[in-house]
Amino acid sequence: MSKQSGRGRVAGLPEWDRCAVMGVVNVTPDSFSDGGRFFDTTAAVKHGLELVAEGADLVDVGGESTRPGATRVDEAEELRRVIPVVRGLASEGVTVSVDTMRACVAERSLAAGAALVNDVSGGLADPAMIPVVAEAGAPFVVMHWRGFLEGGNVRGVYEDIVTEVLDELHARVEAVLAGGIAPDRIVVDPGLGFSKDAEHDLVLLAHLDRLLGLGRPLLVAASRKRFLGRVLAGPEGAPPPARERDAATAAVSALAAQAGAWAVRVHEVRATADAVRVARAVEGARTDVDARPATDARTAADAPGDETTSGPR
Ligand code: PMM
Repeated sequence: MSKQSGRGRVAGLPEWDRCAVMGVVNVTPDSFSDGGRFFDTTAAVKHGLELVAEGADLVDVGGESTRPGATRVDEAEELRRVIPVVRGLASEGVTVSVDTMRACVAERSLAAGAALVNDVSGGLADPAMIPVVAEAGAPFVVMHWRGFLEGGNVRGVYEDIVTEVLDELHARVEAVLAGGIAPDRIVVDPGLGFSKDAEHDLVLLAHLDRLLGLGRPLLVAASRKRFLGRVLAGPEGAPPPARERDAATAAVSALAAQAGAWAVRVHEVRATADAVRVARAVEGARTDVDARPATDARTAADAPGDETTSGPR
């Protein structure tokens, strides 16, 4: 599958000619990486608009922390947090995604202007989720999920992480299709950090081509996650705090974009917006050269570069 077709288009959403940038607004007091900062509606809407100004193509609004060990918020509280922010951003013309495992929150968010439902449980946490999304005709993110993480990073045992994630995601996609969500409205996501340790996450990132083989647009959400802390810490060191992992996040964004991901989900947008544009430019340059007849390509490679540049080219 070509990168372009792997990236795909999601019906019901705008089309981008590169990997899209999904900015995150967590309206929570306790999210893993930005908890408490945008808990109030006005601050959350303002932050979402800032993310768009920095280059976010869509904004993912969540009212419940999914970090390992988090206790669930009740439905009324999740609605209270999420709906005004979804409405506020949608009324400003922002393409809004709602990050929720609850059908009721998804339904009310769609009514308030959300364009996409992002369910980290892939429809498993709430049996009403798939019917609600199908009925609304909304696009749906199916993340790989092995259950709630109340006991920490539970059920993270795999013999072959890539094959198992692929098989389990495939099964969820089949369930979502059987539930009536249209094939061109399904996005898949490997669920980095969810019942996975740093090594699992890295192996999944090393095999994005196989995930793209599912034939669905792929969302990669690595932003500030623990595995980046582990990579940056090295074998002996202490991981840097979440907010010092943004450069590493942008590096993953470039890799994911180059691999053909449909979108990356990030807390800090600016660097990732640059990364996906650079990846697009490189992809365009490759396509241009590959499309030329062989003699032309050789001529292009032999042509002098910028004459003002000295030294080796
Ligand atoms: N991770 C988090 C929240 N929502 N949604 C998708 N589709 N994929 C993810 O990996 C994902 C998500 C947890 O991250 P945060 O609490 O730091 O935002």
